Amino acid sequence: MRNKEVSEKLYELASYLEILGEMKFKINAYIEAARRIENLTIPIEELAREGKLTEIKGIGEGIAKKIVQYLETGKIDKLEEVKKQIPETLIELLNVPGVGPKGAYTLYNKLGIKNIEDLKKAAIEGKIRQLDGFGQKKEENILKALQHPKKKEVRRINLGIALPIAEFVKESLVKGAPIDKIEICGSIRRMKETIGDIDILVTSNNSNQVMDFFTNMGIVKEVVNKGDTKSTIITPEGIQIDVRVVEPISFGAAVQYFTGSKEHNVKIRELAIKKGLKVNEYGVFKIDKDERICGEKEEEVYNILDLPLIPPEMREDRGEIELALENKLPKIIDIRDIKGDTHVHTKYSDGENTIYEMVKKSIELGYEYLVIADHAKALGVASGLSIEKYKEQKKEIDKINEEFGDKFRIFLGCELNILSDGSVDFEEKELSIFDICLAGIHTGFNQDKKKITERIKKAMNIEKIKIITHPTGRLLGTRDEYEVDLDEIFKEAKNNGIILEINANPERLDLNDLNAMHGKELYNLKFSIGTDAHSVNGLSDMRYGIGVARRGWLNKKDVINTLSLKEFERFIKS
Ligand code: DGT
Ligand code: CA
Ligand code: CA
Repeated sequence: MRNKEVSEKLYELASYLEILGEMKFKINAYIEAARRIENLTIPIEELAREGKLTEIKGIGEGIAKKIVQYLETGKIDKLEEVKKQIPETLIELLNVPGVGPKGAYTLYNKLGIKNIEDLKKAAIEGKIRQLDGFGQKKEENILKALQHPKKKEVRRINLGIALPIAEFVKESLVKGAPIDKIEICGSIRRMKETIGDIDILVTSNNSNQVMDFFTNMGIVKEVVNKGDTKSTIITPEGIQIDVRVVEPISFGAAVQYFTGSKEHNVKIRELAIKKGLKVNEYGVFKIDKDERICGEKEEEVYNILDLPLIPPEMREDRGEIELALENKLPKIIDIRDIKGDTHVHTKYSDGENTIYEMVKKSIELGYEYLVIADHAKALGVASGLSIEKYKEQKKEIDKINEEFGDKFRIFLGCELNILSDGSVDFEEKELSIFDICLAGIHTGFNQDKKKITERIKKAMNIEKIKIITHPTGRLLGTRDEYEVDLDEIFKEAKNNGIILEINANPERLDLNDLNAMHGKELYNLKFSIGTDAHSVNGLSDMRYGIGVARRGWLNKKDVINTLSLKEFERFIKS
């Protein structure tokens, strides 16, 4: 897969153009394209071969041509041309805070500075302060940045750990402090799979009391900072939580600002400027008179820019603002659309609860059906079932189904193991007792890409298998995905009418948001969102799967377990 290579070339081109003072929108187009390719799960060379490059959002004819040229010749004419105009090392300077593209060009032109070393030397010698657009303060900052490079990569925390903690803090604040409005913002609100820190905004008529309460909560291991309107604490798990008190008239604007993403907000502000408006965390203002227009409610910030409120999960600058401007924002799936869970385990294999308990909880969640998919026999560690055991399970299921009548239906499923040769636990004819078969890889993660891909494809050709569970096998933060050619899997799924799972377990979230987006965009695939619950509590993980689906812009129609019981039954039989 040459995606990374191609995206780096485009970033490089953008950087050169930036230094040379090219028009902003042109540079942004390259950056946008680079970002999309970087996030693409499908090999770019394949899309190029099929002439499908322009189907990727953000890639127009011009950029597509350059990509093809690069893939074929290893060079891009345009890049070669700009490279002749400035030294390559100048790009290093763009990463120095306070320099920027214009600055880099000035430094090169006026002082002959070509790289970081030259820059440091010039700063120490006090030459930079004399340049137009620099000055003493800037020179000091540059030197400081060069002497104390920022630490890279902080540890990120799984959403599944951070969200419950954020909700606990929210509930505690509401109960224990004089809170009026409160919202969890940042990457948690966008349901990003991992988060850096927790951002909570509140309004209150007694800010000091809120700060006192927050910094004295039981979960506080360390108070990093306590102020009048903002405090930061660290929990025993090492998670940082910021609570900010803002003015009620600014609450909506602050929520918009602190929800992010940063990239989304940058675009929003650019759009505002075009309309003569300034958007910041305090509100929306007229640029010329500094007159406040709105900001109390979040949706006002969008509406004033002629946009509908964009769901937080979409705010990643993946084209959502452009679509919203055309009033073409998709109506993304909602957790209330879910009519049943497609993947749960019970005591029969390695689950903690009985079928009956899982059903009771499902009904509480408002579901109409449930697919019980206990592990099959090859998975010894999870007490996988023999066909005889499944037959026993079927008897119990039939009995419970009778009890509930039309109100609720349990389907007898199973989670088969895709073995190292692509076969599964049972012979094809033995699978006839099941209403639906799921299959996934649970062993042999280390095979090469071709083998694993072929293995899954083979399983997809077994008549009764309808769903491939956790298709990439990753465990967030602990195990990388196995090597698999997802594009091949997508194609095979398309050809065989196979459903790919979005595993909602927050340690998996597999497929992820971008996988889902591409599967839909390029192959119009359908997905199931299954919790893989091993207990009644696990059933509540559905919201994480919904988060992935919403971040992948899926509609209700793209997800099979939004079907009503009747429709789902028809689908299973098809
Ligand atoms: P995280 O915590 O790394 O998972 O990601 P976020 O998105 O929660 O980022 P965080 O906590 O640094 O900041 C929260 C939001 O505040 C962020 O999504 C957008 C906004 N924000 C923070 N810093 C900046 C900034 O320098 N510029 C802009 N435009 N927005 C910012
Ligand atoms: Ca954050
Ligand atoms: Ca933060």
